[in-house]
Amino acid sequence: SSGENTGRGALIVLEGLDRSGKSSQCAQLASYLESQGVAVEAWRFPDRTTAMGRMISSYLSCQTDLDAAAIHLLFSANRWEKCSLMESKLKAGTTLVIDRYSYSGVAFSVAKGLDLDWCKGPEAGLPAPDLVFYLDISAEVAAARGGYGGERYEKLEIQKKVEKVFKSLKDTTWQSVDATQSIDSIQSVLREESVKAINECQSGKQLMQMWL
Ligand code: 2DT
Ligand code: MG
Repeated sequence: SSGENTGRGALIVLEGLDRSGKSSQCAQLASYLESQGVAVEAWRFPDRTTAMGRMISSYLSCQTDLDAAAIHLLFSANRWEKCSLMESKLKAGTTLVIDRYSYSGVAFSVAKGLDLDWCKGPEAGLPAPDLVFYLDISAEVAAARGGYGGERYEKLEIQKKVEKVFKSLKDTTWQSVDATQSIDSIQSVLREESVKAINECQSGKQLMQMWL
């Protein structure tokens, strides 16, 4: 069946501060790709629907407290519990567009004072994204958009620290996108770059492992 799409799907991640526009951009990107005939699913981390996800959600809404190291490992485990499903979806040709991943995992924990290398440890070996969009906006501008809810990290002081760590995590898979542009301008960059990444994966680009 020459000409058939037999390659794998792409792992595309959106990262950024709260109120950077990640969730809307993810949803729009996934529906665009779907309209173009791409097999695609929109995911998000934390996945609050699992047992671990419910513990995380309770922590984020300040209903429970946990040591910084314990919640860090729980966020990581919440990705690991989805690892085999991620791999099988990608292998079967489905592209995953994911709202937050290991970079958020490290950025928020390091912002709280944990060691960078210790934080990266449990992420090592997860499927590595083919493409990471960092929706770049300063913590001040994001906060000025309003709409922080009452969750634990939705505070300017924390977001400022998180912003610094995010910027130290940039690697070759990252594309920074100015998140102060219009929704449509951002979306058109995301569409164009995603299509390229999807084509590369279809043509045999190997799936890598996170931080190994
Ligand atoms: P949402 O607002 O996107 O639901 O995120 N977080 C997220 C971490 O501290 N570690 C992680 O590994 C991930 C994925 C960022 C909920 C909050 O959880 C933080 C914001
Ligand atoms: Mg949030």
